Amino acid sequence: MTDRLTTTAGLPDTVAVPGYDRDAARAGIVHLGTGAFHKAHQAAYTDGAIAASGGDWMITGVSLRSADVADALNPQNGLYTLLVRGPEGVFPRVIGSVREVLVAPRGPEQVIQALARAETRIVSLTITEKGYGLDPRTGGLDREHPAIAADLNDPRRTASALGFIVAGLRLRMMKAYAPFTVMSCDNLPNNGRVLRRLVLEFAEARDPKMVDYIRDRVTFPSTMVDRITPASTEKTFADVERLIGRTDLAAVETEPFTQWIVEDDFVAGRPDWEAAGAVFVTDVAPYEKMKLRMLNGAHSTLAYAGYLAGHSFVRDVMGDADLVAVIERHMAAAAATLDPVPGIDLSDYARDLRARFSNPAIAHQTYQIAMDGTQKLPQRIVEPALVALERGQSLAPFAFSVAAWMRYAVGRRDDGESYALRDPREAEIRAAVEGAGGDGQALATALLALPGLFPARLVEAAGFAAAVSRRLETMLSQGMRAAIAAEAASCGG
Ligand code: CS2
Repeated sequence: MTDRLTTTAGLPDTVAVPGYDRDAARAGIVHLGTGAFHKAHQAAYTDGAIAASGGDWMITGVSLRSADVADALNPQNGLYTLLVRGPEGVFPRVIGSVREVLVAPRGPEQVIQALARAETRIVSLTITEKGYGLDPRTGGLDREHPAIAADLNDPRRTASALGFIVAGLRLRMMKAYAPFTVMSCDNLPNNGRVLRRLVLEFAEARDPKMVDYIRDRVTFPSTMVDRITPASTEKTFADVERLIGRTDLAAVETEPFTQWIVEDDFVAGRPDWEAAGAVFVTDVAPYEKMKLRMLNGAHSTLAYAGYLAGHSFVRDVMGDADLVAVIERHMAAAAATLDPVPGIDLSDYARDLRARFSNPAIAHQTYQIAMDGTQKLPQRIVEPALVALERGQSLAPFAFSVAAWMRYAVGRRDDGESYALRDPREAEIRAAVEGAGGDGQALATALLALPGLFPARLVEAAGFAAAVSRRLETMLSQGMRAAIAAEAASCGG
């Protein structure tokens, strides 16, 4: 083992390092959910912004559950290597913008104090879709969400992201400090507006005197975030050690492409993120829809179908001509549901996505993308399907995606081996699968009836349920490979 990465002094010249004095800059951001994606995206933009324009914008990270990230990063003074892997090679860059990571379950008070510090001006989040406590049936707060229910039932406790935000704002109000901006960086449409609604509902239930303060003084900009970031593996750590000559237990790897589109609505300033390539706009929605429907919709489709067809990684999927034909059709169908996106040609965007998915240097597991399907399908598949329905376009591509998810929900591969579903609604899904007892049509009917997932307008649309169940039956009786081949033949691939 080489020495641990704790300083950038003495690193080889080939390693990019933070070009600023980390000790001089103070923390201005508290980030909830410091995982691989944040480390490859917002933290990298912030590193670039501080290097370009300075400012007290160092990040205090928070892990809401596991201590792993904190235990890897804190002994390294917050430093970690971002390994950018592209077809042209591998480039290590040490990121300096994270000061430290707090672990909420170990010290919730410490997290609240960080949120309430005068210098905290932005609170950002990457807590994944399921972290928000959004009830798909109502579009409001899910009071049965485990962390939220626990917070609401016990006023002495704070465990959910919403709980921390409200508790932090409450202390600020008491101290007469200015509020902070709350910025969601998760793959949800209108993520700022949704988060605002949920925070207000949570405050109303837990601490009603906070409601006016939040409504009048806190902003919630929406953002579109994009960078493919697979989970780190032994190879990530080994490659980093070889390239930088130190042991880095917090290293992450990512692709060269990165995009960040942000609504410019910050109540207490922000870093110069545009210096690092972020784009500020007044309306993020067109970009969010494009990304969720074309990138993420294609991702989910290829993850379910690809995983079951035996492809471990997205790049393997891109070597399967039949599945590529299905994915190309999917992207075109998703693009047809969009209104024009300023400055973007959607066929160029689709072409770039194919190249990104094919990146031979990135080992992005289909199984990783397949998790949390019930949280992802609504914005990735169902919303564009509803638009396609309104516009009189074919629903077949979306029926294939839904059938592939249902086949995946069975939890057993074509060779009989089982796998964990990893979905917060796993119990309901399992009950539906058991109830159907292998009958494709019964399974499609049961899963289409899961509360809040597939709106009646779609389920009752002419031919949609039949198109789903026909495909699911083929997947179950003939196997996923045969189903993909049949689908490709039907789309001329
Ligand atoms: C993926 C995303 O895991 C998933 O569901 O679709 O994480 C995807 O890689 C990112 O959104 C890319 O920006």
